[in-house]
Amino acid sequence: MNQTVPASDVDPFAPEVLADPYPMYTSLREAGPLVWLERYGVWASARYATVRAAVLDHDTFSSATGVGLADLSRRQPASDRDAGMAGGDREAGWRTPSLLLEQDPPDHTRARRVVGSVLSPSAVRAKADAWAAEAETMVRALVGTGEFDAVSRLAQEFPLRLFADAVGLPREGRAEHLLPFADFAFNAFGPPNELFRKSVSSGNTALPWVVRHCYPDRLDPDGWGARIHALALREGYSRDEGAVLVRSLLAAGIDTTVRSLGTVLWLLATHPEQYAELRARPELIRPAFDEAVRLESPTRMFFRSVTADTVLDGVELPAGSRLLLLFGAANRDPRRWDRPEEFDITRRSGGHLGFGVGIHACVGRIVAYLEAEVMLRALIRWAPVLRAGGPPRWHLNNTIRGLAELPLTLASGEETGGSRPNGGDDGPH
Ligand code: OVM
Repeated sequence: MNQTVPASDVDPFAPEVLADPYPMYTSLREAGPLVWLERYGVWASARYATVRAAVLDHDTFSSATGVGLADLSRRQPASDRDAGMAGGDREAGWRTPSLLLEQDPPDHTRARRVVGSVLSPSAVRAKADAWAAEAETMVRALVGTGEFDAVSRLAQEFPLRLFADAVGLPREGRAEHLLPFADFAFNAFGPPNELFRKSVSSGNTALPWVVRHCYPDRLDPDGWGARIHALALREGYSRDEGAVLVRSLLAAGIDTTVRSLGTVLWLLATHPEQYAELRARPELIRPAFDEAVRLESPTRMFFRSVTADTVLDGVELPAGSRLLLLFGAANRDPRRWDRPEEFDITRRSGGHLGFGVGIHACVGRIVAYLEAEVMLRALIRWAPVLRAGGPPRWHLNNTIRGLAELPLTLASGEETGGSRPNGGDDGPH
């Protein structure tokens, strides 16, 4: 190739980068629209326009070899991949490429039709009243009880209770299996580093439970999981393929929302003036959640593979190369955003790439919006004061960004009044 393109030896999956990815995002963004990552032999883009253009051109930038670092079409023989969820090889379930995330049209279109119909706006809206009531109960139980961990007591509770109920999972076993499974699944998009190895054993322990609960005999017949099976059958999918589609809900629907709800809580608690604004203008609830997803982008990256020699932003990319799309970096690109590092619930953050864009845009985003909506609505009603105590702890994962722990106090306002001690409990800014 007859071009000089910037190269970098950064490791986007190094622990210190995962803990604070923003300096690396800035240096890659400033180096050029595309940067060659020497360590992994892949291209990367950290710029909004480039990431967006690549995602929208799904013919050239394919998902069908997987959206992690590893090229699934090379790693395993086809027969192995097909075995996946089937028969005796159920244990290898996670290895089966997703029928949704890791496919191109027309296969992707068919899977998307199934999952998109099950998670339709009307199906999700039907949950609104019940979820709002549950949110109020959860929040009221925490108001005035002193400091608690908002990740385990709030952020995890919404997906683990409301979403998993809607899918139709039994209550027992959820928390101990779904969380390690999702953590493992998202680590597996990265390299086989220390983080990945650490999550393998707990992920593998959780796997049989998760795979078993993707089948109709374990799913509530009135839930979203059973609906997926019914529609999948109509689309000509086998029972095992129906289970792989249910697995997508469990892999993609838990950790993503745990982290995004934790993030919005942290940002609101550390920006009291914006929380006050939200209380005054509840119509900002959804924009506030979008802004949190823009700023801290829980799904920080996915890969694509190049199907034919192409030129992207002036850079020649040969067929077969892999491209890392850094959504979290694009969402802070100063070419696209004013004051990109600032949390501002009144900004128009609608075009952010935190849920992706195009045919693979998050199919469950309206579920996430509803969880955020009911949580924040209950909070502004019952807890006029949010106070972050001490610094939060970040959870490290190769793909997902979010908090592991957030010390938080919810107060009704009256009991704190003017007598609130103001030393040492302001949280980080
Ligand atoms: C899937 C899927 C989709 C999005 C994220 C994800 C583990 C999985 O379809 O299986 O993360």
